[in-house]
Amino acid sequence: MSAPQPIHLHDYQPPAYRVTHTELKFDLSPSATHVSARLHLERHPERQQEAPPLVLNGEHLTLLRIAIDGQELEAGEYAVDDETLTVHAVPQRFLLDTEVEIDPAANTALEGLYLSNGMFCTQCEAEGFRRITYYPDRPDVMATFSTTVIGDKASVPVLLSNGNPVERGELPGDRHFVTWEDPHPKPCYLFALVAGDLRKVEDRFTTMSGRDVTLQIWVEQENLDKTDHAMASLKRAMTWDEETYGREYDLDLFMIVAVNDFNMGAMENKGLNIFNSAAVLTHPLTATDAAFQRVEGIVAHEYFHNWSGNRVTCRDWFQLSLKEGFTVFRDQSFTADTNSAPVKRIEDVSFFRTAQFAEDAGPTAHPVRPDQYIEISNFYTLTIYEKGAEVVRMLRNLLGWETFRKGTDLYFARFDGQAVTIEDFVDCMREVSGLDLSRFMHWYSQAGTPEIDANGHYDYAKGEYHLTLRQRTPATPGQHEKLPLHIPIRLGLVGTKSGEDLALTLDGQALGKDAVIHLCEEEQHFVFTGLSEAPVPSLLRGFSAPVKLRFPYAREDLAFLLQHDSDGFNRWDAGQRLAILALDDLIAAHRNGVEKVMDVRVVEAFRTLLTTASDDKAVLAEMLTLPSEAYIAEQQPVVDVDAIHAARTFVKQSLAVALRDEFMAVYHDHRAEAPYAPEPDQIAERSLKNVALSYLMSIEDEEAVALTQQQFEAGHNMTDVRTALTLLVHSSRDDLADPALKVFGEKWAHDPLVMDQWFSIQVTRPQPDVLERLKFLMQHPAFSLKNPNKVRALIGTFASQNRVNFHRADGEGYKLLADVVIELNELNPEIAARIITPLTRWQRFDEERQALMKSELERIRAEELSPNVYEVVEKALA
Ligand code: 0A1
Ligand code: ZN
Repeated sequence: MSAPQPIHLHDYQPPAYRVTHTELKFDLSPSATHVSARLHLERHPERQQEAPPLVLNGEHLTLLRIAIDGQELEAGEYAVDDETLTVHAVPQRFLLDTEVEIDPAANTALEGLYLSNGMFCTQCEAEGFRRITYYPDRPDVMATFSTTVIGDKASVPVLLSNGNPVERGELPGDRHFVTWEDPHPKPCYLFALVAGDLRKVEDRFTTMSGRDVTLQIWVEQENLDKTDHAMASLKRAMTWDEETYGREYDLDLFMIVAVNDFNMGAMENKGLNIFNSAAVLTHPLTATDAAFQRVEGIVAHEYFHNWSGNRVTCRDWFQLSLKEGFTVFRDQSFTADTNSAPVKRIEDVSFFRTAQFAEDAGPTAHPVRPDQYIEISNFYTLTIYEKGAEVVRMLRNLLGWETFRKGTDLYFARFDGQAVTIEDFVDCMREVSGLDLSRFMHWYSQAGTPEIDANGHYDYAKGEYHLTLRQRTPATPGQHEKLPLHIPIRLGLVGTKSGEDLALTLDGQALGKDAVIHLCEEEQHFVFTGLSEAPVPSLLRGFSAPVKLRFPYAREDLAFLLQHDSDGFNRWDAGQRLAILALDDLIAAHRNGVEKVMDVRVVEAFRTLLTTASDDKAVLAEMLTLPSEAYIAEQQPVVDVDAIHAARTFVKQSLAVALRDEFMAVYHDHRAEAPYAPEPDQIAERSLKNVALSYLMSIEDEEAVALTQQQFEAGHNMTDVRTALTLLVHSSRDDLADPALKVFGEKWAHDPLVMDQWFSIQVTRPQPDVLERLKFLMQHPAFSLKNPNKVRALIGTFASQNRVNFHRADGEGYKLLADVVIELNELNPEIAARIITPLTRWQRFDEERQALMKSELERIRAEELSPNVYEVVEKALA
């Protein structure tokens, strides 16, 4: 087998032929669906003279018929291979008719047309449409679509596609059809079809210009009671996009469908969003607060794509972050506006600094706009999505909201109906602001996390604060030289006497008390004048740029900021920094076999937090949460999973012992049991209460054990039940955990999304028997390697969240993951290439573990690999 070859951004060429209109007819049958396509094609205006051959993409298709302008083609007039259909000579403008047969029932990759629980559905982004019919499968070919779906009345009573239904009728043999028309030109990656035995929940929305839109959520019958929250979220998102970005919905119908087998969270197909059921279904008894919030965010994300992605799309897949980074920024802002803004930022940043920083430091590091790839589906990454969102956020920070909004208005107006590039977007921002953004563009082309070393001192005599910032981006694979970036640093100077933000004057200019300074050079010096007291600097407020910022804070400074910083995010971050310093000492103590001693400054800081009335309970819950093992690991030069686990457990238990009564009081004070609502105030109460309980359970306090059991048995809502069950399963009390797991597993055996949680709870437990338990659970009737949610719940959760056990010294954790990757490589390459990530991070560990991890990667490499897994493994071993 020849090695798959990368494709390069600099090789981009416009398509030789455009499709202006696409007519599709699907005759559905599980193992032999027939797809007839009539493409209205014309040669690209710039290539009139050449008469190039017509080359269409197509994979896993059996060609049954091909005709041009009604004339069947002879054998020598075209050629078919595994990936393409070539017609050697075609006119300037013509109709191409093809008919192919495909096998949805055999499609376990879940790309193209496949079956999920007996329901036909599609996933076409990025390159799935080529598994449906022969087509120029690239985002810069945009056509209007007319789609007829034919199927059995009994097994597929509901037949959906993009746009509006224009005709329906009966056919012989107990079959029926519906024809859909989508008037908005779109690339084929936004095509969708769903056919099955589905029920709908319906609502309406009137847009700002008075258009009446029907909203539908389609689900299997047993899930009809789980759609309220998604529907309410959708309406909130529609209103928000009108008010915030002036964007209005543009069809008469907007549909969401829930499917059980789905590779990702959801997909923004025009007018017919398809969702992983985990990203849309909620019920107080089956979904946690976190799940409710995730659903709201994903519903909004997919809806927002209607403008940032669908109306204005990407020229090529290198520009993926153009739609994804911008849309993530939009959904993050929506959630911040509708819930608690500081908590949203804390959650996003703590995830980002753990997972995206790790990606940026690993063998698959790539820029926000990659310049080459082998398999595009490997590039739906944290860098493209989350770092891409941070880059858009920086533009907002640099321009200010109002100018930024002028930029987005210009972008949508200028490029509506087009497939464009990241330069097109940034050019709009440059035009409306007059800012020179040339250095800013490096954010799109350079991989790796910039590191900023900050130093400062106060000159008492002059009343000046001198701040020096030095930036450096470490080398990443294939990119050794890095250029300085344009970095917005939001900051304040907090007076040590007053505890207040001081007025900032820089180069004679008054900047207020909270300002954004621009770091553009490798090193820059800033002098703040006119200060009346010594300050502690509060730097990178709100995480104003996706960088690692080091500043030699004393622990007292951090305790001070934790109390006084006016920026909620930086108050939280001061606490994290303080905890990390204490954890570093304890990790060293553990490694050296020295007795561990708890830093009293951390205890006192927590005491203050627990006993001072706080108006933002959600932020307080975040502040009481210790940095995760994964985040602590990110700070270590060589990751010692056991020392990290021991140190973190020690801190948690020490705090629980020292502040037992305070935690207990917090628990009791936040047990209000109003009927469940996924509202910010209630969510904050529950998270505060449950954080307190988790401290108390870390020392298996007798009263806490009883309260946990009560909380489990009371069964008020999944947030409380899941927390209680997790705390029992993660404790040493198997006498309580085993019966609770049994009760829960039997009660919810019929609900796949709850069973996912049942699996995850068990494989995150710290006890050493967990790997054996995992193997046992893989035989459970509710588990299937063919279902991505199950794979993520059991194997993904184990490998990414159970660090001590995945990294077991005997290498059995690695071996298990490699076995799964090898099996999935055939079934579902996309999921295989994702689930392998923890193994690719081998450079971060000690030599013994490195050797074990590498040998598993080599074992995988010896298989006949899909391009997806091949690309990741080659990079990991390079
Ligand atoms: N565009 C979707 C994500 C998505 C990407 C690929 C998929 O299948 C390979 C599915 C969904 C989003 O950003 O939500
Ligand atoms: Zn998206």
